[in-house]
Formats: sequence, C-alpha cells, structure tokens
Amino acid sequence: MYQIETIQGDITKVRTDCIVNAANTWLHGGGGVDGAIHRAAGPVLGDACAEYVREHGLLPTGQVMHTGGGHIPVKGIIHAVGPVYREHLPDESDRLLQACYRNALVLAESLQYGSIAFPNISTGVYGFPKDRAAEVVCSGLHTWQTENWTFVRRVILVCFDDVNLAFYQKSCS
Ligand code: AR6
Repeated sequence: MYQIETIQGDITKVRTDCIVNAANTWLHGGGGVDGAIHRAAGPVLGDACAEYVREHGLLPTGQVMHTGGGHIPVKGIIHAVGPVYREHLPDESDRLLQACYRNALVLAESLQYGSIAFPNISTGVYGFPKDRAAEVVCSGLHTWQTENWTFVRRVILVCFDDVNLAFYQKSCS
C-alpha cells in the first residue's frame, strides 16, 4: 500500500528517491518538464539517454526506462513516454497514459525505491485534456494502491500549474 500526495512545484526540486520524466520516444530532451529535468541533471543525462537509444532503439509510448539522476539529488530518473492525445482514440490514450504510471511504479518497486514523484504526463505539449488525465491517472493509482508494494510507499503527484493542481487534488483525494 502506498500513499498518494498531490503537491504544487517544480519536480526537479522534490526530495524523493526517484522522479519520472515526461519524455519523448527519442529521449533527446525537449521543452516542458523534460527540458527542466535535462537542464537540472546536466549533460550526463543526455548522454545516458542517447546510449540507451543506440542500444535499444526508441522508447515506445507507454513504456519506461531508467537512468541516474545526474546533478539532481535523486537515486534515479524514470523516463516515460506519454501518449500524444490526438494520435489515438480517447480510450487508447487513457490506456497508454495509465501504462506510463503503472510501468514506472513497477520499475521503481523493482529498484527498491520508497518514493516516486510524477509530473502530469501528457498534459502539456502532448495535449491530453487535464481533467480527463487527472481522472484516468488517479483511478489507476487507486486501483493499484492495495497491491503488494514492498518498497514503494509514497507516490507524489507534482503539479506545476494551478489548473492541474485543482484537478489532481479533486480526483486523487
Ligand atoms: N515540474 C513539474 N511539472 C512541470 C515542470 C516542472 N519543472 N515544467 C512543466 N511541467 P510537458 P507532455 C508540467 O509539455 O505533455 C517535451 O518537449 C506542465 O505544466 O512537459 O508529456 C518532451 O520532450 C504540464 O502540465 O509534457 C516531449 O516531446 C506537464 O508538466 C513532450 O514535451 C507536462 O507537460 C511531452 O509532452
């Protein structure tokens, strides 16, 4: 059982075992939270991502991979590729968004992390409606909450903007 917390802030400043990045399939950094994480972590993160893509290819939507934190004081960063909302039917976007959170939780558990902080994946450039994303994510987190999590105890939803904060507080409480 993990507890779910919703806070407002910059995910690069949150003290937690790991943070999740809203990455793209090329893992080459970009704007939004991805850009903020790459800037804070330093070039070592871009190098690790490039090496991953050279070895494994692009990271598909809904999937996750793991790197070190670079200059960010976390044990690791889990990179998740959220769905571009307009590229899928709504139900498929829901499923892919939930897969990001689910796969990141399972990876964090396997790495024995006690806490994990998520941004509001896909709700920026990727255009997922913020109210719908909050409902889908919180519904998944509540469904999985009572599974046998040995290590993951805290799930922190880090909202950057007021609109997301209100939606995630409402849906996750
Ligand atoms: N901390 C927490 N959340 C943040 C921060 C931050 N420092 N900065 C922005 N957000 P987006 P996406 C919020 O666009 O929609 C990138 O270019 C922001 O307010 O970062 O999954 C990637 O390379 C929004 O609610 O991610 C991809 O190409 C949320 O993070 C693409 O954008 C997600 O917005 C991914 O798009």
